[in-house]
Amino acid sequence: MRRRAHGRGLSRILLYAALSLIIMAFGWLGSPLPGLSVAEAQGTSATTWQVMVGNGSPHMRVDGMQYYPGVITIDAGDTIVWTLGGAEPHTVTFLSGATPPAPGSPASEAPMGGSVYSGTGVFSSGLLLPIPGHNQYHLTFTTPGVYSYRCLLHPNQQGVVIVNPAGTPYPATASQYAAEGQAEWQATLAAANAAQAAVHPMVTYAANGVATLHALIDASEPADVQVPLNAVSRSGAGGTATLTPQGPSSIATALSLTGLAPGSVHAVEIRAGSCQTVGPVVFTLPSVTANGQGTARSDSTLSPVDGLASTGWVVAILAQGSPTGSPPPVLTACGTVSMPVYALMRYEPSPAVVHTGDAVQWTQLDSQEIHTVTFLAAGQPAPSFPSPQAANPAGGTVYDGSGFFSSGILGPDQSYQLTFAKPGIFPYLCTLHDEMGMTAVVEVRPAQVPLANAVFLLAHKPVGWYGKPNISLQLAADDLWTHASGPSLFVLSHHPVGTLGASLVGRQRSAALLWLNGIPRA
Ligand SMILES: [Cu+2]
Repeated sequence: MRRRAHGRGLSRILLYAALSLIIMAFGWLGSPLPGLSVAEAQGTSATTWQVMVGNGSPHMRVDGMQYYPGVITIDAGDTIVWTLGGAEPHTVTFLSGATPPAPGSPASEAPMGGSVYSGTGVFSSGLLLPIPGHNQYHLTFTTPGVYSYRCLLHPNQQGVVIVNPAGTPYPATASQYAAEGQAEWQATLAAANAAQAAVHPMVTYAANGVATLHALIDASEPADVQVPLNAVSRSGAGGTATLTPQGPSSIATALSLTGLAPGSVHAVEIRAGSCQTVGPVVFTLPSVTANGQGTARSDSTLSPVDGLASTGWVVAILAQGSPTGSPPPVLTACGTVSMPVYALMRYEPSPAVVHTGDAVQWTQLDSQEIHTVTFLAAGQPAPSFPSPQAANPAGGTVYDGSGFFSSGILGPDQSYQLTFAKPGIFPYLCTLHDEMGMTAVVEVRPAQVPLANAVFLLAHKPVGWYGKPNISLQLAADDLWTHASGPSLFVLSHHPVGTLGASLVGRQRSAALLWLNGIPRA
């Protein structure tokens, strides 16, 4: 699977992570946020709405980095209360078109702007932390409009508040929004589970028989986002927009439309908001011209500062002749962008089973997170981030079961490799997320077993190669991946769950070495 967003804003994420943990370590310095809305102050009726900021699965395995629901429509005078839902810190920040505060600046972490938002200026919750009293943000909206907001820690985490004039009937009730938020969270969770299921740790062998187990940290987001485009006002048009992130600030877009009037020309925009209430233009795409059959295709590349928004964008196909840009457009078709954004706070596989002399190489897959692989010395407490000990590499490349070894901070697609010199069971952890259950184990078994001493199990599903040197064979997930050198001919078989089985197939058994390496199912 192609991976997304290499190296995106790593230093920025690092700084935010560091700052957030400093605050966690030394206590919150801000003052309590006032919760009184304008309407309450004026004694008029107004509604208070709830939005969840992030969410976590049981045992904090998956952290959803979105707002739930991502889009909410309220009336002027209403208040929204955002509440942190998981263990990961986030912010709720309305930039009103301003550049995000400089990474690490006090502005990026402190509350800004007060409690009443009229559509201009920077308003921010500051860091919301999983600590009672510091996990909520209240903001009252006075002015109709479509307002995007985002998290200053996780650039893809975006949401939208649509404010209608006071007295406008609400399109949904509080319980409907709660259900919508739940459904969006379940979709995030399902995507994270699918990403975890798609992780295939493999073992590769050097010519000398030394094995490297390729372990994985966290998971990548889906490679692309499909946006179904639906007809507006019975236009009969429809199609799909595919948005494919290609790096930290590049998105390839592919549009495919049918049902247009032959020869018609349509402007295409990505806007904030919903298909019911489209807001400001985020990007202008090349316009499309329908052919004689009423179909159109178009490819282009966008360069967003903050990557692809998790929610709060729509792909708008404008009617021929519709005003573009600022005025409200007339739409022919429209689709809602929805991208699951998550962190998978786990290592795969655990235990990572290798043999003495073999190596484990971990690769960090998440474009929005940083992690470490850290082995503590006997009796050593886990260093707390962002101390240098928690953040910097330590030890060396060969681990004999003692001493302090750490990868240091691993950003997107960065790797760490350790060779294991002695048998044993060695726990390790992430210095940032160990309290979210981000711990695992390397199990080092005695070295390669010479054939004469090996105990063979009968193959359940023998897969044999005969008489071919230098065989490489890749099996399915949870099977073994082996590379046998030399004239011996064998392949390790599919093994039963939780145990290591092997079978030898061939004619030159006396010349073969059997390497027992396995990836037990979780
Ligand atoms: Cu971590």
